[in-house]
Formats: sequence, C-alpha cells, structure tokens
Amino acid sequence: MSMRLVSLIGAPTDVGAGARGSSMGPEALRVAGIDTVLRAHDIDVIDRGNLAGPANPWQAPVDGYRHLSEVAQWNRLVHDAVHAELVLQRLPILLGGDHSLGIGTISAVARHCRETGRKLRVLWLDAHADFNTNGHTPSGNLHGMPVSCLCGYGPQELIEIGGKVPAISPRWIREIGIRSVDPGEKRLVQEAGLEIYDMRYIDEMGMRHAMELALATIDANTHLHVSFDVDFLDCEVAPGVGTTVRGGPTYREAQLCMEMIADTGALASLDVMELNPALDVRNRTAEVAVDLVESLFGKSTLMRK
Ligand code: HAR
Ligand code: MN
Ligand code: MN
Ligand code: MN
Repeated sequence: MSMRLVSLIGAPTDVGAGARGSSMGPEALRVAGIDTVLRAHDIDVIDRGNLAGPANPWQAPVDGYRHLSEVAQWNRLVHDAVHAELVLQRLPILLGGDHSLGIGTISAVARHCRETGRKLRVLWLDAHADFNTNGHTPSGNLHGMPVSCLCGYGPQELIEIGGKVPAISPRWIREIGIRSVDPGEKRLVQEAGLEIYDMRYIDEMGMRHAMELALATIDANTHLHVSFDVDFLDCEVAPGVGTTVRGGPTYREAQLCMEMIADTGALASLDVMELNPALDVRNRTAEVAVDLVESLFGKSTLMRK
C-alpha cells in the first residue's frame, strides 16, 4: 500500500450545540495524541491547525434555528478546507466542533465525488438521528439537523453549501447506534427511508451483522465517509459529550465497528465530533476517541496482522 496522507483540520466551535465546550474538542484530541498515533501507522500527517470562525453569541432560536448565520459561516469554512484536502488527494479528518459541521464536511465530500465520478457512502455513528427540521426540533440546535440539511430539508444557506441541492441522497447514508429520536424526527426519518441500525438492532443482531449490512455494496469506486459523533459510545465509556444517552455501544462493540470499517480499505474522510472536554474526566473520552480512530486506520489484533 502506498503512503497514506492525512490532514487534520480543527473546527473549534459549539455554535450548533446546546451545551458549551465542544469548541475545545480539537485541542483535546491533539492532547490525546491523535497525530502521533496515526504517524505510528506509517501515515503522513499534516496538522493544518484550526479554522477561525465566528464566536458563539449564545442567543435563543429564531424561526426554529439557533445561530443559523454562525453555523452557516463555520460550515462554509469547513467545506472549503475539506474540499482543498480532497483535491490534494489527502484524507481530511475534521476535529470538531459540534455535529452541525457535518454539513460542511459531507457537502465537500459529495462535491468531490461528483467531480471525480466516485460513489459516496456515509456512515453516521451517533446516538441521535440528526434529522430534525426547524418545525420538528425541540431545541433549535442545529447539531440535531445536519443529516436532514444534507438531504435537502433545511434553510437555503445550509443546504446549498456544496453547490448542489440536495448534497446527498438518503440512500447513501447508514446510521448506526441510534437510540434517541424525537417524535416528529421519527416520521421524517421513515419518510426519507433512512437505513438505520439502531441499538435494538445491534442488541438483537450484533454489531458484526449491523456493520456487514451497513458496509455492503461498497466497492473500489466508493468514497467512504465516517461521521463519528462521540456520543455514539455508551456514556460510561465516553462521558465527555454534551448530550449523553445511555445504552450505547460498549468499548469492544465500537472497536469492532471501526475495525470492520478499516477492513473495507475505503475510508476516505472522517469527522470526529461533539467531544466536550468541559464535561470530560481527565481527557478520558478524548483518549477513547483517539483509540477508536487508530482502529479505523488499521490498528488490529494479532489474528489479522
Ligand atoms: N434531537 C435533539 C435535538 O434535535 C438532540 C440532538 C443532539 N444532537 C447531537 N448530535 N448531539 O447528534 O435537539
Ligand atoms: Mn450527531
Ligand atoms: Mn473536487
Ligand atoms: Mn449525537
């Protein structure tokens, strides 16, 4: 295999979240050694530093959206930075930041796939479906709306960031680990026909089977994007997030998920989102997240090496 090229992009913001603190996520991931860990796997890593966007004005929602203009500004910055790395044939890792920034990364990835004739598969690892609209959201927080925005349901300034509306089709997405969906959001998810492997499915069928299905039909021409919301993990494993939901994947289930993704050889871009150091315990959640990222890039046990 040729040398893999990775670029780290920090997006220190919490404008899309309901709790302050994910703005410190990028630095906590660096402190946990994300660059060194990847370099140990023979990866060429460049840390591009942090993007500089607007501050968090901490305002109430307007028309069902909190901080829409700031979220749009951050997402435009993320879109441009991610697309630039893809053009250089580097694998961008977005260090979030709240999950509203998935709009910027995935719209850039979708644009690059259009330009290069590749198929796109998005794995959304999350406790939440993130498929709200301004009419359904209980909070107005835009980190609950990125998937719907990417599918074309949302405000103009967020749905058109990558040029084409909608940026992606719901058929390209697989959501894994879901266990918190709002009532109106549930209907939208069903109408859009999102393919979801929720915790009930994982309990009954196992992470292995869920991932086999989620990764099915990926081929050599598929760009695989993983959007890893750290609240995907059970909160016993990962307390450092703003919206913990009990009953998530264990450490080993999450490792298996990452290892199966690594085995496809198709991973081409990654988000690590929602890490909130203000709520963490001695950077433990950042360390777990880095450990899981290492598995995504091919840390494996003796049986496979
Ligand atoms: N569904 C809730 C809302 O829309 C909570 C969303 C929380 N989202 C994240 N990202 N933390 O997944 O307000
Ligand atoms: Mn999320
Ligand atoms: Mn391109
Ligand atoms: Mn979440």
